[in-house]
Amino acid sequence: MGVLELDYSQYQTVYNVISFALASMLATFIFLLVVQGRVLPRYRQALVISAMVCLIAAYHYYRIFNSFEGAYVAVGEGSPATAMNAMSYVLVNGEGFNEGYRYVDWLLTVPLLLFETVAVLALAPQVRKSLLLKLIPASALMIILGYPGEISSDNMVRGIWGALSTIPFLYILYVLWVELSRSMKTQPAQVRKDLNGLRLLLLATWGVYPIAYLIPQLGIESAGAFVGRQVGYSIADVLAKCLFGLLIYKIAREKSFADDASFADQEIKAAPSSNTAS
Ligand SMILES: *C/C=C(C)/C=C/C=C(C)/C=C/C1=C(C)CCCC1(C)C
Repeated sequence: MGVLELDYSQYQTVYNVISFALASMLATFIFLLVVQGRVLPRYRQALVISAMVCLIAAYHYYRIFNSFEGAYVAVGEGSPATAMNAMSYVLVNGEGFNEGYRYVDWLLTVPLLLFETVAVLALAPQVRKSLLLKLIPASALMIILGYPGEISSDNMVRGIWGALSTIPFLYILYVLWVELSRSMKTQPAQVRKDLNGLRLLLLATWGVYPIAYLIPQLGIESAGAFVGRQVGYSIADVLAKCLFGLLIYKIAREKSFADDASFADQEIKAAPSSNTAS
């Protein structure tokens, strides 16, 4: 898989965006592990899951990066052509660029992202269970149905699988909107505001995936569509996993403070800015 030829700037764009995503995933993974102690134990599971999502994605970005580097070779004046004198990059014979890593990644990380969203709410066990039983199978179905379309070069086939995948996608959004609204009513005001932000972030970033998927359908020539899809998926991944994870942390910390005044007291005293005041 992959287009036959990329011009110099197209190649560099994909190379850099994949590298950026890899760095973001690793940094967020470390951050989320380090801050475990800054929330109450009941919220730590959400942070652990969020850190796992970033680690799984970092691993896959590493594989995607290697696959991309191995799939293309520089051509230009002089031989061998290098990044310095390359005019363009062509797909070499061999394994090609493996698009499958993204889907394997999503198959693991998308259910985990939904799990961490539900975990940070610290709901009653039955409510939690019923939410997860709806969200997790739907998310797996969404990714599985999208894959045959992703690897097809026939726009008709792409469209059909894409439409099928959109059904569980809409169902997930529906559950998150209706059921999350219900549990939001019982949350402290600041938490309610952040949960709303979390939902909007989820809608805005998850919405990028079907749009990036559709790029080849819009009649954009194939190298441009390939680059657009790689950039779209990578940026959306950084927002949907890293920024989302940081927001989960913020909510977990606010909920910890709201749940336990002595924990809040201790944490505020431990903050460097208040040392001089005491
Ligand atoms: C970290 C990765 C995330 C949050 C991936 C999310 C992926 C989607 C919401 C994908 C959705 C798709 C459709 C709704 C239709 C076309 C096929 C997909 C799989 C791109």
